[in-house]
Amino acid sequence: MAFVFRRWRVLLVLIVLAVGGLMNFWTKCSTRSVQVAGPDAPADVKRPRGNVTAQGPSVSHEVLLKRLSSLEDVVYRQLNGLSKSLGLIEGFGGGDKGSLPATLSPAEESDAKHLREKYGYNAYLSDRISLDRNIPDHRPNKCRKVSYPRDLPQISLIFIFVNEALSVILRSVHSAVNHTPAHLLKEIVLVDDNSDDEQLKAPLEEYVNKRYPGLVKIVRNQKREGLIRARIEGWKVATAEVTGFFDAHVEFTPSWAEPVLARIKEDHKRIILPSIDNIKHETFEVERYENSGHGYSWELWCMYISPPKQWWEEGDMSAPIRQVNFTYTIVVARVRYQLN
Ligand SMILES: [Mn+2]
Repeated sequence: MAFVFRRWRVLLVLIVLAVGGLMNFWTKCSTRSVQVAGPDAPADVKRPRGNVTAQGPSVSHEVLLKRLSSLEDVVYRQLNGLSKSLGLIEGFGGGDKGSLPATLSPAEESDAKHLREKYGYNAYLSDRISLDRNIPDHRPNKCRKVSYPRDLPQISLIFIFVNEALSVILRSVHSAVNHTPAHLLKEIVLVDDNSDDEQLKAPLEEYVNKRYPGLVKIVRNQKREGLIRARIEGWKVATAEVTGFFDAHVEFTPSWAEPVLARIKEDHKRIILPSIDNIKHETFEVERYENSGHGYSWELWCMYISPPKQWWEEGDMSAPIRQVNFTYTIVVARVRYQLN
């Protein structure tokens, strides 16, 4: 009985100490936020940038806040200044409703028409959609529950483009960085197969070098080589164990890389084609495509084909579909092993 009473007493003392500590912490925090924001700005309103005064008992705390504030400044300039100078949007915001903006002025309509004819998709709308937009995750439910080892081979992502809209290329790059685990993404290689568009020269180069220092390599073909030779040029500068080839008008979903790299780690002779949805060229809405095999019609048009009977019978929508060819322009292969 005495033992139980002693335990209760200890528990009570601990609770009093915890509540006291919490009160103390809360008081300090609320004092600090008033000091930082100043008398005219409530704590939840955006703080003035780079203008924090060091006062109060804890100097290291103030120094830390000051450093955070200047870091915030750098990040702010880096993130928004860079894209704004190109007329593009990063982070949240932008017309990402999966459809055209509600109303366009006649001048905007004519710009939209002009860009649509130039690029074959609604590049005017693309410029108004955030480079970091979130797209729906259409994976089968089971895919979300699978966990993968951290120790997977690294990948180099190679994007080929010719006169692609800058915002579309940059959204491919942003999306790749946002949705590929940093420790698995060795580099991004952009292969320009001899574009004429001036925006794809210095502006593209400056942007990626400042935005993703050391991550992006740009290869410029001196004459138009065509898709396959352009891919080989990109492969020559890629240094990761695994290489992925993509068009430069793609977006990635979370956890796209882990299953691909895990399958290649199991067997380095595998070539993987991830499941692909459709980005509609007029609205940029993402349309779900069913899992399917790929093949050719007798006229050699690429087409989706139903997975083999055995795949259906196993009833696992997350299982890979074995196929002998790739009609799409997206493959991931452990090329170095195959050639060495
Ligand atoms: Mn394509």
